[in-house]
Amino acid sequence: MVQFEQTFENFIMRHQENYNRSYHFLILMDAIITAATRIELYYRTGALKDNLGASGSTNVHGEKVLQMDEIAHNIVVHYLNSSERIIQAVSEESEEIITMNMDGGRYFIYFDPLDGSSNVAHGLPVGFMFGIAKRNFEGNIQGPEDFHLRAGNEFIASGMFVIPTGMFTLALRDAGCWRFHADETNTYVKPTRIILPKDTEKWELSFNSANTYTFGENVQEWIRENEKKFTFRYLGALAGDFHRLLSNGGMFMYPAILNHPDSKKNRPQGKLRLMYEANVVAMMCNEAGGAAVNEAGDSILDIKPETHHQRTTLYVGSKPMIEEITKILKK
Ligand code: AFP
Repeated sequence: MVQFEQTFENFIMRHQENYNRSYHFLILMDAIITAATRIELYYRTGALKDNLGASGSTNVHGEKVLQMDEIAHNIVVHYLNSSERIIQAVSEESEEIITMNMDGGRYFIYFDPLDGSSNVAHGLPVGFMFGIAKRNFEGNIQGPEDFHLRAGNEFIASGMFVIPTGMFTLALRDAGCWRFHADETNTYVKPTRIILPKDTEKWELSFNSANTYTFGENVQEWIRENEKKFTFRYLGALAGDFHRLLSNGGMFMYPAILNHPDSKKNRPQGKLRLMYEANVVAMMCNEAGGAAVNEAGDSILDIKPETHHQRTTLYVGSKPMIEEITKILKK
């Protein structure tokens, strides 16, 4: 049966119209969608074309760069640059901030073009994640630009593509968290508003359980007392794990690693990157009625970044669970 669904383009144009916003954001979103579609195509044929292996170089975090990391990064940079709407971009795959259009640009973007590298060799789900902040405007006049290090609560949008599933989720500030699906023609359609379910029956717990013994005592105790109440799920790619969480509710966490037998492997600041992982999901969760905090129990969205590749600990999910864990963390 032929179905006629509203397209993403139509949805976003109407959103801009309803909120009296500019066409610039439409041009930026068009670039992001085009990039995601291209990444998805390369990823789907990755094994066939031998593109899923290592590239031979190492990134800013000391991790081996994969061919697909480079392909995805180059695709995103190309389309963002062509949009002429980006002032500066922060990519997981670039040590330096990428300057695009300092004078005419309107947005800052923070992205991880292919998050979840342990899944790549298997062609399993990965994410293209991004957060967007806006130039400093004073009325209609462009104000002096401060800098690119914006806190999550200054993002105007954040989103993620779960590649290669054809699922795209976008949060628009004060306008909700929305999911779209790629149809037969690779067009994103069917905007569906996401509200985290209140029904605790479906709630899931998601974290790397192999790390449990390395967590702080308070977190380990909470896990011992509570884990039996939940179904446990972990994919190892934040976009995929968070996609489930948005549908089912519960909590995803990446706590501080404090008690690793090899002390070099401790990560008191956490593993995930604040600007293009934690803030991205925190904003989506916030718009879906949830919350996100760090190990100190402070809101992720309030953290003022000091460096663009800064890491953070993360507890994100249904509000009652985040409130409960916050009490434990603040003890
Ligand atoms: P990689 O891209 O280095 O695999 O990191 C993915 C990620 O940042 C995030 O997507 C996962 O939730 C998390 O790390 C998985 O980390 P562990 O492999 O330590 O569980």
